[in-house]
Amino acid sequence: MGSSPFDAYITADSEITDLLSREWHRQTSTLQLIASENFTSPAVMAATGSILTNKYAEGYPGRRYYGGNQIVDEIEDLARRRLTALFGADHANVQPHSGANANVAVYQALLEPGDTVLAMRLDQGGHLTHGSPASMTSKIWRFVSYGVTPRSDDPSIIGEIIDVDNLRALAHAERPKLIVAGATSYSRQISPEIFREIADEVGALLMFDAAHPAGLIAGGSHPNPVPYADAVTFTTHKTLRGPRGGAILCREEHAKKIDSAVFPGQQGGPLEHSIAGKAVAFKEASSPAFGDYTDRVVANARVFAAALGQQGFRIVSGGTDNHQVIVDLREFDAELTGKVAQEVLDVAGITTNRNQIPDDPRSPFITSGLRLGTPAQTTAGMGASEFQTIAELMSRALRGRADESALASVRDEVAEICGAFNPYATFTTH
Ligand code: DSN
Repeated sequence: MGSSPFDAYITADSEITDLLSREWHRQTSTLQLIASENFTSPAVMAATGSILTNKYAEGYPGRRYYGGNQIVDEIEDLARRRLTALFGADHANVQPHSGANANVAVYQALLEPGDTVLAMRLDQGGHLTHGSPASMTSKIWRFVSYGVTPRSDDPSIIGEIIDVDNLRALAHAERPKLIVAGATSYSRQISPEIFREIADEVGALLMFDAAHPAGLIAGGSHPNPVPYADAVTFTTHKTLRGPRGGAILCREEHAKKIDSAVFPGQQGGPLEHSIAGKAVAFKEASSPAFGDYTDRVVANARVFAAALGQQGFRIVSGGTDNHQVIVDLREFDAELTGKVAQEVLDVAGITTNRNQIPDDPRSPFITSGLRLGTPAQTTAGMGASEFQTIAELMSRALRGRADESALASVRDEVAEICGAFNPYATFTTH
């Protein structure tokens, strides 16, 4: 088992060193197909693991509640400047610890308790913080949900896409204070323009949750919601390829309220080491090479969806416009659940996550679907021919799931491909 280049710094703790080494091996010898994951650059990791973890900095640059923040102020300012430039926004807040915190901060800033919000239902592709009964958001605000159109078996009609007519009708009937665009399990492009149009028809504010496509937007592969939305929230670790964390962009008129909702509204001391990592990632995402990367992420997802279709998997909405491929397993094998498929693929060295598909008859814990993504393995340099092979390997593993030797043989082939595409061996070249 190879050791990671970062182990040298923590050899004093052999238990953690060993665990990190094993995780390094897992990440680089198996396929990472979770749509919300990526391989960050060593530069992002170095900043995130830096001396800044020592510093308390409650407040914002120029208005801190602790001394010694002159340099930290420069770092956070740099991150904010890079982020506003990357997306062409008026104002950035880089302190949210996660995407969920970012979403709740925007709700807190723009809404009063009990206000109505129109957002996508979790089992249709939305996020927990879009008003799921399991989330505290549904206890504070009144969420009304929209979803996707029915599945279409007519190849000339794309089904399972956001039901814009229903969204518009709900907006007119419910008069929400805020409409939330954005999804967590949805493979089509979301038009910020249509959402703005509907929000304007009913006098609503618009928040665009760009957690998944943030990198695709930064790279120019997807439309930028910033000119249309009052606020745009996202995580920094998915397609954007930064450290784990969240961020908010907003119009100047909302800046003060949103900053106050993040701190002191929700969070205490910001994670300045993560903010430095975010700053590095924002710079990386502004390079032409990043646009080339995000174009390849989308192209690979299209090839992957088509190849999976050829293997007998039904692809939700019939294809993809982004980095995700949502697979309905029922036509491949009516007995196969998302839970079992995820577990079998894990044994075969293929890391995925089970996911409900629209109108899934199975529970969120069992599911009938898998959500796959191309960001991580595209970072590692994989292209069309590798994603075609991965589709074939997935099919072999799932069909041969009762046969240990079949799974072992897939795992060996996976390790061979991964050996040729180690992200940290080649990172600086793409
Ligand atoms: N992190 C999100 C995702 O995997 O898409 C869910 O919260």
